[in-house]
Amino acid sequence: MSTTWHVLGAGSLGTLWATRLARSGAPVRLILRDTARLQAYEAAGGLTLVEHGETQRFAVPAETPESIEPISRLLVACKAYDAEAAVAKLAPRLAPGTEVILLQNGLGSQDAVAMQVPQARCIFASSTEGAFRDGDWRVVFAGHGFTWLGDTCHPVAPIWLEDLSTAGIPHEWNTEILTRLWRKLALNCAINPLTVLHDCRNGVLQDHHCEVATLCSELTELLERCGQPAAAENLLSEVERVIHATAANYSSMHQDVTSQRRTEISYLLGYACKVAERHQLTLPHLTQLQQRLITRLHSLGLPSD
Ligand code: NAD
Ligand code: KPL
Repeated sequence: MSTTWHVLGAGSLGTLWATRLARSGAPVRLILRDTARLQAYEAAGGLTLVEHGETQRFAVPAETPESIEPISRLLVACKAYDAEAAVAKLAPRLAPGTEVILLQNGLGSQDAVAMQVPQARCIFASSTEGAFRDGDWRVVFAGHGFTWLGDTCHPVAPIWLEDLSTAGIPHEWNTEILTRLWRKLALNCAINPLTVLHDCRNGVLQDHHCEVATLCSELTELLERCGQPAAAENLLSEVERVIHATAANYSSMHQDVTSQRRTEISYLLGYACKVAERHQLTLPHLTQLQQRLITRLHSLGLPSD
């Protein structure tokens, strides 16, 4: 009998993973926030995945964190700001050697989770797949992409990557996962806050070349100082390439702000500024960007952490 995938969080990415795993025959259980959410889920009759215009429903079984069944493999699919508390609640159910896969964007939440569950093997992931919710328990698979996974403490790939291949989840084991997460964080810091401040699609940043270039130069300095030279390589040209390739899109942070949702600022720009301070590195434009973003979030009635 193969190991059950416990999926914490039935949002966009959690549903995208849970439905594809369930479709391939892997055992999956959802962990929902509380009894009220569990009852609502059961009344809906399962998770719905919309892919290429086709709708499929999967009656993936679900439970609350209070369930007593031990967890051997946990996919954490909540936002970065919820991950530490959510996993802490499950810690008593995690046996030694349990694997915890962390799908959160940015940096900071992964270490906070690892501290909560020292008995577990924590695997970090970085994904370019895109999904959004168009209703309760319904997710649209919007952007096909790729997921890189890695373990900063142990280079050997886990055997269950086969489950991902069977489920059609494009992925690769990456022994330099921190480099990939730092690179993504730098891209997000150079693009996302500016799209909020200028209230624009990514492509409009082509008109703000100097501002983008200045930020990239400070981000490059930061990456080099914290031992990530590979993540710093040609950062500006990569940022310009992404701005061009995603010109018609709104960044994820812009989408969060437009929908009045809390952003992951503390795990992106906030994390970069905190690490710079720890290294006694003065990065005036990045710091000013953080201040401007915090002011904007406050003016919109949104949290700035
Ligand atoms: P989401 O808000 O759609 O889903 C998160 C889910 O977690 C919600 O349903 C929420 O209720 C649930 N949750 C929160 N705390 C919980 C708890 N204690 N117990 C049970 N459930 C809990 O978020 P998302 O878009 O799926 O993003 C998850 C992470 O993946 C983020 O860090 C995001 O940046 C990253 N990411 C998302 C996408 C995407 O396309 N959506 C792409 C790449 C990376
Ligand atoms: O990842 C992104 C996001 O919107 O979060 C891109 C498209 C790279 C912009 O930073």
